[in-house]
Amino acid sequence: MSAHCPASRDIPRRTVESFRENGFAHVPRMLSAGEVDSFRTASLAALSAHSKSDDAGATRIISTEHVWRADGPLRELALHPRIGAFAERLAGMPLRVWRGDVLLKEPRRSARTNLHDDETFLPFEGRVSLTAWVALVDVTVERGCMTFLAGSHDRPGPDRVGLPALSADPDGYMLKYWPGLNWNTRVTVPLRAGDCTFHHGRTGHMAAANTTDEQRVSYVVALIDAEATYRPVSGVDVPGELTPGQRLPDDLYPRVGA
Ligand SMILES: O=C(O)CCC(=O)C(=O)O
Repeated sequence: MSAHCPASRDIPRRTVESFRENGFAHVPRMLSAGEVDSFRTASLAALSAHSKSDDAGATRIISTEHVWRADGPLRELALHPRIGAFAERLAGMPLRVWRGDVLLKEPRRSARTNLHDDETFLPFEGRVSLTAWVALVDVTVERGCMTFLAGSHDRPGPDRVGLPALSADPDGYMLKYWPGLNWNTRVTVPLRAGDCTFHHGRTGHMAAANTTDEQRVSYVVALIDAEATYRPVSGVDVPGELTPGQRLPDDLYPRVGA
């Protein structure tokens, strides 16, 4: 699988501006058709080998758990040079990869993904965190594409409200703690297979249920400021024996492009 790595100047300025202003950006054709086929095959194989259900948010998403840590195509996808180059350009700083997983919404058996931000779950402290969400099939509105609250990454404090606040009100906690977000524009982004969105860790987002007859197959790559430190979040496991405040070790949290 060849991966063309774009120079910074090849990343459209409007993509960078969209990310900085809106807290998300859509990148068409992040992967070639050949890459989509082989990464989808690897994703489905990984799901049947080690799937885990996530009923916590009642999303009924079936996901792998840190599948990228094993060698193979799904590690290649997490460390894909094109994804890394875009992510660093959008973030404007060096990053590390800390997660790569397959997400599956089964046809007609899924639920919507509640409105949330990823920093609530984030076991690190850093200047920026972001996620690349890569479509491995066409993901229309009916198949459960994502909707973003434009500009919600750039909201007044508190920075985080913690998992208990989310658990108490999984769908409403963002609007409760940051009521101004009720008025942010919501942008729904259907993706063709091979397209990708990037969203900031503080950007509110949600997704529809998959009401089609085909599986929704996607892959998420989570990235964090290269200088981030460990900040435990109760109930969120991280690889490695980290102590609070510790910088993330290169072997377990590889630098983009390393
Ligand atoms: O795939 C979904 O429905 C939600 C994914 C998500 O919340 C994320 O990637 O941060």
